[in-house]
Amino acid sequence: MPEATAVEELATLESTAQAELATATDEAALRGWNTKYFGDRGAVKQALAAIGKVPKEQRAGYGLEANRVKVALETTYAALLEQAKEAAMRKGLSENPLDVTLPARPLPRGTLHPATQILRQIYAIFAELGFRVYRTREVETDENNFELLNMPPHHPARDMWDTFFTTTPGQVLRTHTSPGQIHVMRENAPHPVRVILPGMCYRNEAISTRSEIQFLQVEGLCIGEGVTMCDLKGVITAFARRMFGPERQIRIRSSYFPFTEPSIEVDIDWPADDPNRDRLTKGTGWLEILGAGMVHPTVLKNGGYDPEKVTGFAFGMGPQRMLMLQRAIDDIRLFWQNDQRFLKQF
Ligand code: FA5
Repeated sequence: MPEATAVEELATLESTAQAELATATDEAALRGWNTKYFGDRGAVKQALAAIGKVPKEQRAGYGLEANRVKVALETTYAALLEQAKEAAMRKGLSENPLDVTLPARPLPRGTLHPATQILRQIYAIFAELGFRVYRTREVETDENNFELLNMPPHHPARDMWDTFFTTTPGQVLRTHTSPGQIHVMRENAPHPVRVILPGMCYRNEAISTRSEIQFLQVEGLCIGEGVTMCDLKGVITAFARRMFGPERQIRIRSSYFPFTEPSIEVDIDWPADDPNRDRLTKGTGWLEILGAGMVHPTVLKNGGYDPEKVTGFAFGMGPQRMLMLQRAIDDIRLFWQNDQRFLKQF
């Protein structure tokens, strides 16, 4: 019998390898087969390395065939390995079925900061009343924070707001959101406006359970022809009812702000049966929620409006104090301390 040619040997190698592969039924057997044929000293590796020993005239044909055999075996192996893995997984699942009724492990979820929550509540109520949100700067000019709001230098009313000054002359951290009124007016005059201006304010105050040096305010401003104190009363009443419940009484007291005339402060009554009532209302039964008034003609003029033609009302409230009342929070300092035990309650 004549000696088998190198190419014939390749054919034998292929059929033997394929036959063995067909009997490998699990992953371990398949991997054993792979080592035998494709390991460092594996038969296919050796057949490929043997190309140099093949007679010259057969070499090209041998090389092509050797590569074809290699690819064919690799392809079959990969497909069978995939099948074996899949079968093992199915077997595992049927032997140890998953209990899909087990509750999932809870994911720790963050919540909105309570200050953000109360602000959003306020935005929603005023949105229904037709007010849009307008944002203004926290570092203000002394002119906007005081002068244009009818408080010239040395005006005694400035004592109501102990201020942080920056190193830039004439620039202060705003003590209230009221300077935002000037920005809104100058951008919109002579057209009517109805906006709320939320944001951070800063005062050089003695920190206590009710007062922080950094706190939120929400300013409101409505300007147009024929706007009256009745409109202010209506808006404030509607707001307080939505915020604190329909049963609440609202009390309006006269007050003083240099930028409104007349000026008022607004209280709401606290339910007589609430055990926190005395503590929260300092024994009076009434709680102040905001300052407000009809925009002073000088301020209207400073904003670019003609006080002969239009009138307006403005108010300024403290959302953190409102949330304190709503949820019986007894210390305003909790807001910015980032204590999870406090924040997780909201
Ligand atoms: C003002 O700041 C006026 N600009 C309000 C205003 C606007 C009146 C428009 C008229 C027209 P007042 O200083 O009272 O007013 O502050 C308003 C609210 O801000 C207070 O009722 C309180 O809820 C809140 N607030 C004031 N100071 C602090 C503080 N240190 N910490 C936390 N909240 C404060």
